Amino acid sequence: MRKLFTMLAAVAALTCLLATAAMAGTTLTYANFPPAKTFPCIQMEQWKAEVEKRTDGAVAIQTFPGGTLLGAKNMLRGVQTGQADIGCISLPYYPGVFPAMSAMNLPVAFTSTKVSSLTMWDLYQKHQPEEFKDVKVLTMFTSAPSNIMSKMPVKQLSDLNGVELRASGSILKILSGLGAQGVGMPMSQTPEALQKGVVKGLVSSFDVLKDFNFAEICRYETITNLPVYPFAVIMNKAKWETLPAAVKKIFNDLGREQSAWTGNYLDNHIKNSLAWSKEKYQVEVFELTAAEHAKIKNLGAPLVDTWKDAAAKAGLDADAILTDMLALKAKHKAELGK
Ligand code: 3IO
Repeated sequence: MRKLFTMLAAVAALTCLLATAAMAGTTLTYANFPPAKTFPCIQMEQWKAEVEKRTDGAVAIQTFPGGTLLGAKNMLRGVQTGQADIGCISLPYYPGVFPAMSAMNLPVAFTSTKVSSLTMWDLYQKHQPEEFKDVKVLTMFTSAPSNIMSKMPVKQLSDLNGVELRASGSILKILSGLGAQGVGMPMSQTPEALQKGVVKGLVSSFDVLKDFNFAEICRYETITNLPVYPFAVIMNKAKWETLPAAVKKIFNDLGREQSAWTGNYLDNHIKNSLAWSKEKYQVEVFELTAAEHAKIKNLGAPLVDTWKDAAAKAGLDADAILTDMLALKAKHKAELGK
C-alpha cells in the first residue's frame, strides 16, 4: 500500500513537471485580417495544428482571425514592430513595397492555385529578394484566378461600363481598360462596401461567394480568369532568432508543404463554393467569348512591361524573375496536370 502511494506521488510529480515544461514553451501570436472561415485563416489553423503536433506542444500558436490583432493594412508594420509575432499579408495591399514578388499578381493566366502557390514559393526561394529582408518568410500562397462577382449581370464586357468593382493590385488597371470603375480596398472592407452600394461587385476568387456569403448579394458571376492575389506569411525577425534550431527546422520544412496544402485546399474549395452558391442562391455564371478573352489578354500585356520597369528601377533582374516565374509555372503545371 505504501509502495503504491509512493508510486502515485511520483507519477503526480512527474506529470506536474512535464506540464510545467510544456508551459515553459513558447506561445507565438499569429494575426490575420479576414474572417475565420476564409482560406487565409483556414490555412493558418492548419499550420498551427502542424506546428503544435511537430513540436509536441512545446510551441503553441495563438491565432487572431478577422483583424482582431492587426488589420489588412497595418499587418506588415505590426509584424515588423512585434505587435504580432506572425502575420498574413496580401501583397497587392502594399503597392511598391514588393517589386519582385508582385510579379505573381501579373496577368499570366494561372489556372490552378496549387500551381500558382508553388510557383510563388519556389520563385521566392530562388531569388530571396531584399524586399522581405526585415522579416522571416514562413510560407507563401495565392488566391485562385480572379473572376467578377456582381449585383447585376455582366454577360459581356460592354456591360462593365462605369460599374464600380472592388479589387486590388493589377486587376484595378485591367478593369479601367475595360471601362469599369475599379475601387481599391482590402477584402476585409468589401462586405460593408457591397452592403452600402459603394461597389456593385468585386473581382477575386470564388471561395468568397460562400465564405463571406457574397453569393447572396452578388447573384451574377462572370468567368474572366484574371490574376491571382499573392500572399505571404511573415514572422518578426528578432522573434524568429529566439527560436531553437529544431523549431526553426520544423518551420522551414513546413514552408513549401503549407504552400502546396493551401493551393490544394483552395482549388477544391472554389468548386464547393460555386456549387453551394448555385444551390442556395441560384447564382448565374456567364462565360465570355474568345474575342473578349483576347481583349482582356491584350489589356494585361502592358502591365508586364510596367512591372519590369519598376522592378529594374528597384535594382532587380526583372527578366530573370519573369523568366523563372513562367518556367516554374510551366513545370508545376506539367507535373500536376492542371
Ligand atoms: C481573399 C482575401 C481574403 C480572404 C479571402 C480571399 N479570397 C481571395 C482573396 C484575394 C483577394 O481578393 C485579396 O484582396 O487578397
